[in-house]
Amino acid sequence: MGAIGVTGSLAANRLAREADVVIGVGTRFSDFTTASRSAFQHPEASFININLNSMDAAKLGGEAILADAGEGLQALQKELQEREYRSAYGASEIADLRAEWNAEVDRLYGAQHEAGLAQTTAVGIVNRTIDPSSVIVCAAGSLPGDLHRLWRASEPKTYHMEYGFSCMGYEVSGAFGAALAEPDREVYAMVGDGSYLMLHSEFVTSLQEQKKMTVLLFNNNGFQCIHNLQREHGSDGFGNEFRYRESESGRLTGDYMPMDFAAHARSMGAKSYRAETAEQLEQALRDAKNETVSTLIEIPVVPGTNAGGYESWWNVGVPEVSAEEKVVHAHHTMQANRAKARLV
Ligand SMILES: Cc1ncc(C[n+]2csc(CCOP(=O)(O)OP(=O)(O)O)c2C)c(N)n1
Ligand SMILES: [Mg+2]
Repeated sequence: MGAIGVTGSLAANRLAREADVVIGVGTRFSDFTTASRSAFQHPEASFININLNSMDAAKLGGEAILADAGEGLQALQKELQEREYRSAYGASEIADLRAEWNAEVDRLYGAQHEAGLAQTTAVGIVNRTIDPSSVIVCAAGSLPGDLHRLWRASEPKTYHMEYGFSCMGYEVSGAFGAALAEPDREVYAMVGDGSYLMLHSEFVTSLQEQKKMTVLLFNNNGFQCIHNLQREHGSDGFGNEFRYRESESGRLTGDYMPMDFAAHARSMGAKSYRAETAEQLEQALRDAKNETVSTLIEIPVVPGTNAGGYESWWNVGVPEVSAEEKVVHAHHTMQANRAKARLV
């Protein structure tokens, strides 16, 4: 069914909403995973939490089983088999939900936009072009959500996401670490322009050490996930885009800054490409694979063409008092959603 929670799939979130028993295996039941404790709506939902960490095992008022994930699941399976347990779901019900979600991923992977490449389309091209054994590394921005929902991984140890703290700057440094650890695989940092600008020093280290990695830089002219988040909570958005300050308004309302990340990468001694179309991106990915030095592909994507949420909610604080009617409205929406969240 795919991922669950704020960055989850429609299929998983629907099943979560009505589940009467949830088995959590090694999960921290984080804010994103549980959609701020709103994901499980069955009034009598109970939780069985298999975890080595007693604090996480106790979450959501669960039955804590302190055990290794594999051992715990095997013990549970044995007991259930002895009781001839069968899930109440029909096989076709599950298959239909899964097919519906797969079709949605295909739709997003095929999204067309007249202004340029949609981010989900670019992610789809990367997904089907790189070797299945390649490692992708990501951390912050709109990409981790898109990857969590859409990425089809077919081999173990290929999906490396820092989504505990979602620390901007981990992408390039983490990918360099992965390149050191996995010299026989291609390693790709998937990084937004904002995260790249914040920290990419280890790209230089990879050139220095001659340990190849490839940076896929999704350029959407700013901190677009924060831009979205602000606008979804009653704000007009502030300081999120790489636009020039205009003298008339005194604000950052001018044109987008024409940053050339491919030229910047070349200046450090890397190989680089700029891919504006689907064909150019496919070709650049194939060429990058044949490069022997670290390589950067700049991919301009249309702002706001990342995937959105699927029937989930994230508890983001909104001011109660504001001169802006839309902020007050967003506050009331937040309160209404909070009322639906579990207390423990
Ligand atoms: C070190 C750090 N500072 C701030 C944040 C909050 N934050 C999360 S994503 C983001 C903007 C990321 O911009 P970009 O990398 O361009 O990705 P986009 O949202 O445009 O896809 C910010 C400021 C963070 N996660 N980590
Ligand atoms: Mg960006």
